[in-house]
Amino acid sequence: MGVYLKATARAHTNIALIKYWGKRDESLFLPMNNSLSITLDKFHTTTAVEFCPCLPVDLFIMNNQLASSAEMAKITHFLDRVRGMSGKSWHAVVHSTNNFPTAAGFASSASGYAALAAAATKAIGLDLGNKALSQLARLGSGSACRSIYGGYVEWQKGEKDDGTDSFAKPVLEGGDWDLSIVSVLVTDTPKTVSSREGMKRTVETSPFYSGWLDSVEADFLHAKEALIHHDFELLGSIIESNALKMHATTLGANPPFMYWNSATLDVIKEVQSLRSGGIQAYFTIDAGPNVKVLCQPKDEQAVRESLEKLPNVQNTYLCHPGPGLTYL
Ligand code: 2P0
Repeated sequence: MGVYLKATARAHTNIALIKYWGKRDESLFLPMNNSLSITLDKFHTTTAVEFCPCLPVDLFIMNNQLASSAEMAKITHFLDRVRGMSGKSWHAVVHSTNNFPTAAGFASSASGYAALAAAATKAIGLDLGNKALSQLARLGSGSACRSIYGGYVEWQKGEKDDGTDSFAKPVLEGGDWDLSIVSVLVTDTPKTVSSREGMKRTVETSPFYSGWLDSVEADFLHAKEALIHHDFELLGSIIESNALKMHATTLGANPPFMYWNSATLDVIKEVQSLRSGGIQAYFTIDAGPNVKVLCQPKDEQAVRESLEKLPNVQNTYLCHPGPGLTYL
């Protein structure tokens, strides 16, 4: 029997309530601002990592297909950190599967790097706690640091240059406050400006970025208060305005860009009209045209039905707060 070191982990995607938008250090993935998220129950990445002295290079298989050389290079870069921490130099084969279509408008880098951090460190024999796993996942993709935990999660930006105080921690368990998140798919066309490029361009060129920085900490603190006090109306109004502010910064960038399409606006209008009709629903939008609508479980069917009636909505997915890392 060959020598091998293997582990499998699962992590769920998260949506930002208060957005991570801008880095103060590109290579260490250190954010300009604190952020807040909900880990979702419905969408997850399962990753198996097997280190073996028999492998001359790392191999990355994504949804049963060999990944591109660019993707492979990112995984090797990440595994180099894990190898550096462990003192072992073996290469690995990484098998990763999303239970949702990669092109369906859901960010897979958050669940992907959280699952990879957990599976790779466990396979190689490191016993990291959640804080260290959150820091490690951050070095693959910033938002991945939040997918270590379930429920409602904050990412404290930290102050130090080395990033040792920049990691996520839980704010509230999902079971403490059940909310509904209707994920609205308006297009599965890949975006032309990645979130990584988008935030960089905005920090460097948008005159509106200083307005973002001036107001995001107050949004973060108020949203956290609203979460702790289960104040849905307050939470909804803050997350909606925080999302609008993030997207406003992109319009001031040089060259300018916009993540929305006309269907995005149709969904926004529908959410506003639901509210006029007495149903509390609030939207948020990440770096793409698809919209996530937050509501209370008693209203989830009504919200979903009204959104599905819009001609440019392709699909809706009903989510609730989900779990943190699990090992399989
Ligand atoms: C967020 N986004 O808080 C924000 C809101 C998009 C808009 O985190 O460069 O894939 O890998 O750290 O984490 C998407 O950016 O970027 C993101 P990198 P990431 O969820």
